[in-house]
Amino acid sequence: MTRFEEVSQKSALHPKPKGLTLQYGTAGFRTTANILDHVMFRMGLLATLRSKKTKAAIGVMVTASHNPEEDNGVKLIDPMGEMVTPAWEGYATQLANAEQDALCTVLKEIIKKESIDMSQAPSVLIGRDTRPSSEILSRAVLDGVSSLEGHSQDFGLVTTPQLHYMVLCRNTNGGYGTATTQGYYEKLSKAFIELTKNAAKRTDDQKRLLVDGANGIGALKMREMDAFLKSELQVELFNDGSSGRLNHQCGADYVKVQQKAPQGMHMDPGQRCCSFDGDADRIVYYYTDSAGHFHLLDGDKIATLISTYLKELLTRAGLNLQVAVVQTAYANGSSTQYLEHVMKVTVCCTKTGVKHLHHAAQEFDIGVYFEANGHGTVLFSKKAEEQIRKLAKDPDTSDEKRHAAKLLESTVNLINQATGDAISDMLLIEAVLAIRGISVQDWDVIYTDLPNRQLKVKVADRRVIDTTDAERRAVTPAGLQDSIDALVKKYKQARAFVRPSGTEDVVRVYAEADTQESVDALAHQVSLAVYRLAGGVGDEPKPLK
Ligand code: G16
Repeated sequence: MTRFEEVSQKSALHPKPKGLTLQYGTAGFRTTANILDHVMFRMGLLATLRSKKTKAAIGVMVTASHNPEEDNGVKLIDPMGEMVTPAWEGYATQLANAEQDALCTVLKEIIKKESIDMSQAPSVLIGRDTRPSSEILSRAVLDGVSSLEGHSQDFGLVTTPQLHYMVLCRNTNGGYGTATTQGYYEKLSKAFIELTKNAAKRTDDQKRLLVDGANGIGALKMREMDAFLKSELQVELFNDGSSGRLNHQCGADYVKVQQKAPQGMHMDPGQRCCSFDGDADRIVYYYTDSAGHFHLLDGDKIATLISTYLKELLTRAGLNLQVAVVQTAYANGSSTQYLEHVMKVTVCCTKTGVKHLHHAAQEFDIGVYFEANGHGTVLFSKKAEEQIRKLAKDPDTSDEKRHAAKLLESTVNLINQATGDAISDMLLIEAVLAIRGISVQDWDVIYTDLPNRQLKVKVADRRVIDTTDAERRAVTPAGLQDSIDALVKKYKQARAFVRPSGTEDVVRVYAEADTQESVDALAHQVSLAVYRLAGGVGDEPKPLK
């Protein structure tokens, strides 16, 4: 039997529902788990081809991240730990949508177009989240890899960023770290302890942090990490998966969108808290004040805290490296204003999706990228890393400069540069707060967010909305952008945009304005415009109470 006959035979065990078409979205395929088996098998095939093409290990993560528990999905990871390159997203869509009898033809076309040497030995690293459907779906990926005679390593239950880390470690021959969860915990905890040594007066109270694990993989992995942190961080875990449903009324997405604390979290006024999302690649912080008001510190506030800290250290070290911040259209206007005009850092805006932010951040010496939803990290260019490491061990420089460089070096080691990582980001934020000796309240008042609101509108086909200008303006359907412009004009400091989600079957609406009342009215009116002009289904959106 030829290799392709074998693929064809095995793929029949993972049949594609006839006529079903899916699109590779913001972070891979994502839909209800029970129609994804064939997609997983085929992504096993594609990852094997990608590995042969790049002559490197490729990652396949089975997760639907922030989506409800009954959904699932898959993220493909390229050799340096970043999201798979856009050209291959197209192949992914073609493969996922090929009918059974056309599958091998599509495979052969990809092999030809990419001039893939099929004798090259491939390697695919696989991980999965805690969804009930993830185990069986990851077996379908493994089947896909083996039918092309690929070598696979199944890491089982890991966070998405842990799998990105494994891929990067493997492809740098251990240069980035050891490709095991133990290696990950050791690397991060060592850097964290190294950094927090510089905040010797930290009290036990300051070391205490409440973590909402979204009832997902992040909770499991945080528990494993605990022993490595040697009580330098005392985490109290909530929504640890022992009873509640994944992402249900908890997790980073819920907290960010609803602007309220997750269920099941027992927080005292002023207590520092954070939430991970379902695969632990996002994080948001929050607290309630003595009057019971909820305060959210989202990805924008995280980017501000980290970039301020980095700029201060660079100045103290006397290193002339450019720090830039990459945001998306969801970034609160106040954060952009603060970064550009007070901190004087370069700010750029990309489309939603870490794949876009990551590439933009690579253009700078130090690129800090965060989506407002808490997905982000910091990328250090080779030049930046070399200068920092050299200065940290330079005997001829002043103690002050060397000390600052050492802090920067530990910071580089603590950050997961492969992708946004809730655990790594959390440790970095905790270290920065400790070193700077500031509380979550001090951090919060750096700038004040403009009141904002995010809503979802269900339409028959969300692809009718096409956008431009980093998703800030709608090109189609006709008349929609004009309606949004007219509505925005009615409010002070207002801004609004709409875009089709790439992870859920909805259109997202974002608005901000000078008061909560105004922004709620604006967001509702924009939702109505979407409903009327873009083919809304179900009941008309109702005003917010
Ligand atoms: C994914 C992406 C994020 C994006 C989010 C929402 O997050 O990795 O970059 O912000 O989806 O995307 P959309 O608005 O298109 O649905 P996650 O955490 O769900 O993988």
